[in-house]
Amino acid sequence: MKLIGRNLSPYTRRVAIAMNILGVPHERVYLSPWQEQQAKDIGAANPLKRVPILVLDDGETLIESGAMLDYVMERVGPGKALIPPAGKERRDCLKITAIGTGILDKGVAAFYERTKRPAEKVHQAWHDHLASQVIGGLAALEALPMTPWFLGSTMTMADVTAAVAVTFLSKTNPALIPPGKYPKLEALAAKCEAMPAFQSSPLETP
Ligand SMILES: N[C@@H](CCC(=O)N[C@@H](CS)C(=O)NCC(=O)O)C(=O)O
Repeated sequence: MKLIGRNLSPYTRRVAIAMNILGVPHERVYLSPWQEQQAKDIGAANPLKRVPILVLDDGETLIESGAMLDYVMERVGPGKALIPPAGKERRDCLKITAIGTGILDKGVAAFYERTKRPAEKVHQAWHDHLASQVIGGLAALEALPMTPWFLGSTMTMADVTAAVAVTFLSKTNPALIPPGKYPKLEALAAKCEAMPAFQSSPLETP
């Protein structure tokens, strides 16, 4: 399998880390939607011209990080999957993960607002709206019990996604995540980032 996308893409990174945790073999192809030729290659595999893209061994391509994780979890089976198979635990995991991906959606949009527009065209009110959504999501995650993970004794995609979001925001919009404001999330991210599965897909490279 080939996972297309850079680790600066938090959606790509959460898929890479999940596959690292589960020991699912894959190659990485570090393409950026912001480089002209690479964007063409991305567009050939995903009509939406974005990453991540997961190319399966038979050539089938998956888009949407959630769909990739669904495939990976099915492949490893319910005993190993990072999403509980059914019931309240599954719903809780999906809901907390949705807050994490929602933080990413808004955090990425805020990042684009600041970096993809000429400075005089940045719409501050829109950026602030996005920022308020990020802050709402962070506060909601921070308020949840972590014992030591969101769902208790087992690490799930809820933890992976939240940790990836914290690291992404710390790098791209540190004003939204001041040190000390979200101590539980900070501790979660620090614990996760120290794990080999995270360290082998660091945000910075490539
Ligand atoms: N919901 C999608 C989001 C994918 C996404 O927005 N990827 C960004 C990179 S982080 C991208 O490719 N952006 C380029 C663009 O939208 O033009 C997923 O979970 O895979």
